[in-house]
Amino acid sequence: MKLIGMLDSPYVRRVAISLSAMGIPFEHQALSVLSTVEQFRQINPVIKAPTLICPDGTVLMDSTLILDHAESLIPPPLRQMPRGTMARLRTLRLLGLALAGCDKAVQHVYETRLRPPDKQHAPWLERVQGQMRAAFTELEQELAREPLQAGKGQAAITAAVVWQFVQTMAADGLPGESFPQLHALSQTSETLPLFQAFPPAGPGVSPPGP
Ligand SMILES: N[C@@H](CCC(=O)N[C@@H](CS)C(=O)NCC(=O)O)C(=O)O
Repeated sequence: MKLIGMLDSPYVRRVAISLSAMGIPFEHQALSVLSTVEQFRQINPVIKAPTLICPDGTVLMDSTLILDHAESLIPPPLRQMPRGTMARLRTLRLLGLALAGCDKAVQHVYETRLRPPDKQHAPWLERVQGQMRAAFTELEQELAREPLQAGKGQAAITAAVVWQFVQTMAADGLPGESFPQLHALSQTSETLPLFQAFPPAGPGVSPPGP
């Protein structure tokens, strides 16, 4: 199978790290939805990263749907989603918060870096920032109640990937010291070989260079 997208997209990175944690071999093609858009369009006309090309040619998109498919390919001990109902419920809650915060961070990046300043809409930006702050505040509280172990399971992988992205690209109003659980999880995760194999470098969601 082939994973398409830049690793500075948190969605692409969570899929790359998760597939690796699951022991699923894949080829990675670092195409950007912005700077190599035509090449991307030929693979997936919807131009969404991540895109996964399955061995039978099926083209999947959306990180959560890709990972849902991946989980079905491997034996239970390798799966990154918990099996028990309550453990799964908690993971879904944490993923919802992390991914909603991530969606808002990406919207913030697009609004501030892709849209010309005179076309930016301050009330929208404020709303997005407020939603982002709310998602990470709730996530931080969840982790304070019950911390996650770095690199262990889908919630830990995704929360760490997302926090690294947010701190790099849209940290306004989200100082690391106010989110000690997320900060510590991210710091520890980034030292793991699993994370270091997929560094968040590249043009991905950033505007193409000059
Ligand atoms: N919910 C999706 C979000 C994916 C997403 O928005 N990816 C961005 C790159 S970070 C993208 O494809 N942007 C291009 C666009 O939306 O036109 C997922 O989990 O994969």
